[in-house]
Amino acid sequence: MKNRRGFFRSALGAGAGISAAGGGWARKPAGDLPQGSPPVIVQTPDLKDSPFAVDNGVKVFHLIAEPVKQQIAPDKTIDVWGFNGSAPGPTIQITQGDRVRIIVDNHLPEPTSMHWHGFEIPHRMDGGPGISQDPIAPGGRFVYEFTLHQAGTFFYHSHMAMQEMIGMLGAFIMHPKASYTPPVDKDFVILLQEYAVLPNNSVPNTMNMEFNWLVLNGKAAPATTPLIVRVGDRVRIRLINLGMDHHPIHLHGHTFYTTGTEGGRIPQAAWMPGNTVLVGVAQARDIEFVANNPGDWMLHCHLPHHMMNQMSSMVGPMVQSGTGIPAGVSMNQGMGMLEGTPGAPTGDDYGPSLGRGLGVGSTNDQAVTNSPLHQSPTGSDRSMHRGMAGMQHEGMQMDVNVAPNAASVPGFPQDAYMESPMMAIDELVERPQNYGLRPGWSGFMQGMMSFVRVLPEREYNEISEKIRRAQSNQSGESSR
Ligand SMILES: [Cu+2]
Repeated sequence: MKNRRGFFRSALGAGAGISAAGGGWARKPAGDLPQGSPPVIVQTPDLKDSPFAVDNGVKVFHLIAEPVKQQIAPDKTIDVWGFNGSAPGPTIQITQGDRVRIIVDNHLPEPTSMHWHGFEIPHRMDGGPGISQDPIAPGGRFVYEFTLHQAGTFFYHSHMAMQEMIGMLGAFIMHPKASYTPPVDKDFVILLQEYAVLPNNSVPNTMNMEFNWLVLNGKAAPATTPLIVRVGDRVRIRLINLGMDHHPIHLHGHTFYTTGTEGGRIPQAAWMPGNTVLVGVAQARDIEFVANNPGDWMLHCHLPHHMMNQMSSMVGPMVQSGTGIPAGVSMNQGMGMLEGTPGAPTGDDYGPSLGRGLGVGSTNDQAVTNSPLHQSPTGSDRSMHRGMAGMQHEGMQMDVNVAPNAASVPGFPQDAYMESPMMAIDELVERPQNYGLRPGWSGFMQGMMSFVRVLPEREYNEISEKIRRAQSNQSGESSR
């Protein structure tokens, strides 16, 4: 267990969580920004920016469509398709009026085509496979080149539907020539995706209509990297959705205005106040607010099932017998792909199994339950506590606070055993941006959740310094 924890820390905490996090506002994209560029660079937490070269005044980007391993949670790495090593791919940032060339190489085992979503560009550059161009063959290349007169939050994606669902998208930010007013101090982009990853699989089932992993910039909470802002900052968050569901994104503690869509800037007279913005499929929404309320404010999709990880839980009256009913089918059986009994979760033989939690220690084949049931098929002498994922995890707190008569209350359990300090994995997702969060916080953060941490000057500077140090350690390591 120690080894594993050490591994995760280095793999997620010191590795992807920071380097890919790009949480540092000091960071600039590789390549030189031309004069006249807006001073505020869009940050994409947990993802990288695309570098570019300049060739005769043309900004040249290079995207490689390829299979990637994306670590979406400490104990979960999935096989998806993306660009340049991640899914979503790197964020492209240009300035209105730029001429850009994007070289797309196809390292996938099948044809692909790149669509520039909402771009007003010549038809032959639109990336519609079979409509505006031949699909790019495996091993092939297509060079897109166009001049961009628009400004706003855009994105790119494969125009093959299933390829979209296995990760092939990325943000494309077009900065306005003259900064929007009022200017912002911090500017973030978050891409919303969903995956259906069946037990014992690493490849998402793209045909599925239901999803058990809901991710922001390729990470499920608590592995998402918080947005760090200073009290008084004006903040923009650009939300981009490409999946099967619409996501109502809610921010705690602040009222924001929706200032942009996938079509660009909304005139100020039409800005809408709110604290929840619905980001429909294939849409972008920019929200802006003044971060005038200090605190660690949750930012999350408000669809209840999108605030969970690998949910497959069944809760409620099945546990009311008081004596308990058999649970403890393995992950292999418990998500209900198998028909009949034993093995079907709705069958007569088994109670509910498999928590909605991150499932550290249970993601593969351990028999778990999220309710106070006994483990019948897998070991008669195991206590009910040992059946719970969280409680099998070293260092977990053991106090699950439920009433003595809990099992006789209709509806119990709902969130007991699913959200609690018991599920916390603070250490496994440790990174500078999480510094100072309330201990046990990670037990309550799942799925499409992150934070906007509105920090007073001192805390802000402290965390900024930690981020800078982590980044220079990182670059030191990689240059060795
Ligand atoms: Cu959602």
